[in-house]
Amino acid sequence: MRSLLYTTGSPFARGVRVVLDEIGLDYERREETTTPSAASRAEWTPALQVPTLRDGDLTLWESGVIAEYLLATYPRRVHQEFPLAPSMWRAGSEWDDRLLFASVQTLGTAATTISQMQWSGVRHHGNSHLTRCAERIAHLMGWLESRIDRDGEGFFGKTVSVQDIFLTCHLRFIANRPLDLDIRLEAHPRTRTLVNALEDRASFRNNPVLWWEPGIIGYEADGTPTRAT
Ligand SMILES: N[C@@H](CCC(=O)N[C@@H](CS)C(=O)NCC(=O)O)C(=O)O
Repeated sequence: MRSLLYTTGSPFARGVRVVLDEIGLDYERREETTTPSAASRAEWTPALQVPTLRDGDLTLWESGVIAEYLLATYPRRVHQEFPLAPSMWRAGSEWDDRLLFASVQTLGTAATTISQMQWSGVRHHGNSHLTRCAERIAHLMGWLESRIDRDGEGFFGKTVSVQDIFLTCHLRFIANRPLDLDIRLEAHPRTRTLVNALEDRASFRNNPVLWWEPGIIGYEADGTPTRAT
C-alpha cells in the first residue's frame, strides 16, 4: 500500500503529488488541513514535516529524496510529448543538476519560512532574518532564470524535470498567499513561460494550489476555503 501524508498548502508536497501523477501512480491521500500534534506527526517522521511517503515497508521524507526514489523505482511515464525526465541528474551534468535542485529547494524554504513566520505574527518587513530570506528569493530568481533554456521550456529542454516542477510549485505558493513578496515574473520571462506551461498540465491542474491562512479548515469541491465558525 502506498500513502502520502501531506498538507493542502505545502509546495514541497505539491511537487511530490505532481511527480506521482506524472508517473501515473495511485496512492492513499492522507491530507491534513490543520497542524496535528508533534506526537501524531512523529508516527510518520521524526522531521515532523510533510510530505512523507509510505511505500510498502519503506517510509521516506524530504521531498527531494521522495522524488528521486519515485523516478528510480517507477520508470513508467504518463506523457509522451514533453514527458517527465527519467532522472533528476543527467549523465555529464550531475553536479549542475544537483546544485540546481538544491537552489530551487532553498528558494522554497525561504518562502515557507516567511509564510510560517507570518502566521506566527512576524512579517518579513522589519525582521532582519526574514528580509534576508526575501532577498535570497530575489537573487535565486535571477540565477534560476539564466539556467532555463532560451524558449522557457525548462531546465532540461524538452523533458519536464523535477527541478521545473518544484520551482513552479514554490513560485505559485508565493503568488497564492498574502506574503507581500514580489517575485517579478515579468522580469523573468523564461521562468514565467515555464510556470504557465506547467500549470496547464493535468498533473498540476489535478493538484491545485489552494489559498490558505489560519482559520481555514477545509475546502469545497471548487477549492473555496471553508473557515472555522
Ligand atoms: N525540506 C523539506 C521541507 C518540508 C517542509 O517545510 N514542510 C512543511 C510544509 S511546507 C511542514 O511540514 N511544516 C510543518 C512543520 O514544520 O511543523 C522537504 O523538502 O520535504
